[in-house]
Amino acid sequence: MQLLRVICILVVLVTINQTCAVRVTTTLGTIIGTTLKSRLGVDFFAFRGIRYALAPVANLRFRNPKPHPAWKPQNLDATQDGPMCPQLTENITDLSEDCLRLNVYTRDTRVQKPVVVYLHPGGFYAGSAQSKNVAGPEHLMDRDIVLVTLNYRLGTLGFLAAGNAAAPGNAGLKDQVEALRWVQRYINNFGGDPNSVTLLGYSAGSFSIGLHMLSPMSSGLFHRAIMMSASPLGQFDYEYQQKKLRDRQAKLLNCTKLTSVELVTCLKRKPMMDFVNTQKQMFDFNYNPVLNWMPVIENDYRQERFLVEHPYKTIKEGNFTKVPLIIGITEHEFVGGAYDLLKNNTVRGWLNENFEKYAPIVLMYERDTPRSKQISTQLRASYLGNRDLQTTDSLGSFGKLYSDAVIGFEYHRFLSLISSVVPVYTYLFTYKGRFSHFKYQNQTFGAVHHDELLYLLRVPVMTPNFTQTDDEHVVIENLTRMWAQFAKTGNPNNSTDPVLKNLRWPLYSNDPRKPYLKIDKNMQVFEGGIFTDRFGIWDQLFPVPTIK
Ligand SMILES: *[C@@H]1O[C@H](CO)[C@@H](O)[C@H](O)[C@H]1NC(C)=O
Ligand SMILES: *[C@@H]1O[C@H](CO)[C@@H](O)[C@H](O)[C@H]1NC(C)=O
Ligand SMILES: *[C@@H]1O[C@H](CO)[C@@H](O)[C@H](O)[C@H]1NC(C)=O
Ligand SMILES: *[C@@H]1O[C@H](CO)[C@@H](O)[C@H](O)[C@H]1NC(C)=O
Ligand SMILES: *[C@@H]1O[C@H](CO)[C@@H](O)[C@H](O)[C@H]1NC(C)=O
Ligand SMILES: *[C@@H]1O[C@H](CO)[C@@H](O)[C@H](O)[C@H]1NC(C)=O
Ligand SMILES: *[C@@H]1O[C@H](CO)[C@@H](O)[C@H](O)[C@H]1NC(C)=O
Ligand SMILES: *[C@@H]1O[C@H](CO)[C@@H](O)[C@H](O)[C@H]1NC(C)=O
Ligand SMILES: CC(=O)N[C@H]1CO[C@H](CO)[C@@H](O)[C@@H]1O
Repeated sequence: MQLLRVICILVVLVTINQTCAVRVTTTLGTIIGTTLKSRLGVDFFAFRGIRYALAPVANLRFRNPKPHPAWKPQNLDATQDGPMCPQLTENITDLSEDCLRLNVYTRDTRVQKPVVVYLHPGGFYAGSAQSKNVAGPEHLMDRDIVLVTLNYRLGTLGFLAAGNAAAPGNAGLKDQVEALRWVQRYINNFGGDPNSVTLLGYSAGSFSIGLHMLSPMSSGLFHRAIMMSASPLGQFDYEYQQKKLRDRQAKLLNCTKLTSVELVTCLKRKPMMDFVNTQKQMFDFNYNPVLNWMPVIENDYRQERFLVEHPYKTIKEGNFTKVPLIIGITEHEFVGGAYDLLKNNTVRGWLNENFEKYAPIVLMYERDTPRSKQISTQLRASYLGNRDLQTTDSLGSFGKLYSDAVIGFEYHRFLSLISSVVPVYTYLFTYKGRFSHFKYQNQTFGAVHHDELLYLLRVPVMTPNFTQTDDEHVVIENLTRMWAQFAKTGNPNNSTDPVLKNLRWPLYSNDPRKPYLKIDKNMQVFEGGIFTDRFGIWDQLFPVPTIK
């Protein structure tokens, strides 16, 4: 067993508060962490900014990650957040390509506990695991789990798929795999059970989880999954390379008129900030399509491949990692994004004057084909009643259309295909709190994309610390307990837990009942599936493809 020593070191003399240094020894070397307090006051240890892979720079840029070697005999200072992976942000001094870091939070290292690994959202081009702003561990650490949060490469640096060995694609997803391998090797040193790993992902993180279930690289690295607001199966198709995006980036960084290999060599020489500064221009318009950098099916260039075939094929053939699952969405998902499009006169005009051209971009389906026109016509009739879009009057209808296109249908499709194969619990999150990622006329609108994360994680950039008398307390308690209970047993119910004792969340099944849990201040089971009529439209327009 590893050694853990808590030493209240001399730092106490220079700072007013008592600071405790903690150390954990692994075969890589000794790691120095700190002690923090959970929301309700339980002490836990934090080891932050641990490199799990080499900095993906110079020749390693765009390529599969390489595990980080041992640092012993030196000690590793893991007392602070590492930097974010390059992305558009206000604080560029906090960006570095040396961002392949993870954070481990644990109450003690003696008893083996379930491990929860958090995969952050951000459309594969933004976000991080930093505790100081968006991924504070204080809520989940009221539960007796080991929490791991991690960064992965983003944008072009993480997802350039140039169609050659120099940039085969999926680098960001392979980073996640490398971190999961690290967890398998070392998490027992922190009191984590490597045989009980639950992936908890939001949006792009949830999309990633769906792919980990299908990837040969991720097989054996996790045992349960919680997929919040996204999946990898939708109306969009998969490519082997993202040629259009590659060429757009090349043009923006003056790497044109080159072969695909020379193009990658040219991009490798560009400073990281060139990618950050051109990020906005990499989209078609106004950050659309929301999913721009995409995972790809990889050709064999002798690299280890993350995705070896079309996800729909893997699902159909049943050759994937089958683990118990929680999967769900929020009530209003992308209504905020819909509002951003509607209130822009130019974009609203484009959609009104040429829906057939612009809808496929924002709603993420095939473009410029007769079938594309049919789809546009049908969606416009079904959701918008063929009426022109207005800034405020169309918020409800266009909000639903955009939400279903970006998130809802993926959720629905994954649930329908997976629920006959693995145990699944499904939820609709409806709690309208005081804080939200979308405010409309100075009011919170309802539960939108990312809102549950305010209760699972501490997000100091958006909310104050929640106390036991705050309204949000009930939701935090219920969510963190259900998620931790599921991480422990694969079942969120626990009739002897004082808070969850009345919860009776049944397994989902495709039989006519289709039960789901509505998560609000009170949690209630409903039947009939979530937004069944709306998703029926998509099922009809996008039947499950047969891929040979
Ligand atoms: C920006 O990031 C640096 C490096 O992490 C940090 O020291 C600094 O406090 C940050 N500044 C702001 C304004 O957040
Ligand atoms: C690309 O070249 C143009 C014209 O020479 C120059 O203005 C621009 O700054 C260059 N961009 C980058 C990212 O190097
Ligand atoms: C399942 O996938 C693995 C790894 O990709 C492959 O080796 C194996 O042949 C596949 N099995 C079936 C039944 O397709
Ligand atoms: C509205 O959208 C257009 C077209 O993309 C863009 O040029 C413009 O900057 C946007 N306006 C605002 C206020 O965001
Ligand atoms: C919204 O609230 C801000 C600050 O509380 C205030 O300044 C602003 O006038 C309000 N706007 C509307 C439309 O009520
Ligand atoms: C909020 O919680 C954090 C983390 O426990 C703590 O560092 C901070 O001081 C708290 N802020 C307030 C205002 O209590
Ligand atoms: C249910 O919750 C209680 C109280 O938190 C706990 O002691 C018990 O171990 C849990 N049951 C299971 C099966 O995890
Ligand atoms: C949690 O959910 C239960 C069951 O729906 C509900 O009775 C309770 O008020 C919620 N909150 C807490 C803290 O138990
Ligand atoms: C452990 C536990 O309480 N499980 C229950 C969760 O709820 C379902 C649905 O009511 C029950 O079937 C389980 O027994």
